[in-house]
Amino acid sequence: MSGRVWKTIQDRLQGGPIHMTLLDPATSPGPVGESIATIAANYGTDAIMVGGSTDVSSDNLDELVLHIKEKTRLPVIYFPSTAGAMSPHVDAIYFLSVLNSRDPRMIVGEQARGAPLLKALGTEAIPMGYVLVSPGMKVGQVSHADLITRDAAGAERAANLALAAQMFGMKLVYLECGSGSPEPCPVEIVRAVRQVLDVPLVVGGGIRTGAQAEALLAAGADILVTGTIAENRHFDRLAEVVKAVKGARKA
Ligand code: 1GP
Repeated sequence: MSGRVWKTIQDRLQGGPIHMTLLDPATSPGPVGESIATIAANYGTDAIMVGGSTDVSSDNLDELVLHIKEKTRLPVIYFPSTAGAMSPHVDAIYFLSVLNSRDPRMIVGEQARGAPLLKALGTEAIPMGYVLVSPGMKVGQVSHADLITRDAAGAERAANLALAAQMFGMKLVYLECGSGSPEPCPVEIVRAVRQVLDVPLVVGGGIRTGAQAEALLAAGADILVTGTIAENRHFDRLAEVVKAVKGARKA
């Protein structure tokens, strides 16, 4: 049904922040991803995102999605990097535009290429403004991003891009430092974006500890995304982060 996942996200956000676990079909293929998703679900993650910057194919994506759906009832949301891969079994797709890319292909080109298939499949598309913050890691490179700098000028630029996303009608804004980033997004940037933004704010990249999660939540993040700690089976860390998110929810 159209809009079902977005409705679920909105309903969950009524109670406070939520957590999503990102799995890459190239590094956590079918059965591996399934076991990680099952553990993450038991810890209380709210949704599974699937995607990666390179080496995602329709085959490995579809296999991972089907495995996850066999074992959990969580929404499975595709987090694409190009229009080159798709699974008909995802519950929704983040229909994202890399707002600070230098390449029009990453802002609207891949999106136009993928739109007809999404329409044909009837996949729920959740429009999202994606803003890449230094160091950006692999996604920063493949997206040809003009990265947000980790300073006051960067915070102002991120806030302006986020506000533009909201004015375009995008339902979410995602501040991304890149998977495997040594540090999460600076809280000052999260705070600056939060100050101008009314739609939910997603923050991801480099989140490894409960303390980092707490700081990002206090700065105004609504959805925290972690991938590496789960994929590397640092489940104690995953538990810490999910606990921080749950702790910030209303009683
Ligand atoms: C990447 O923000 C996500 O898109 C997750 O990053 O792998 O560093 O948790 P990590």
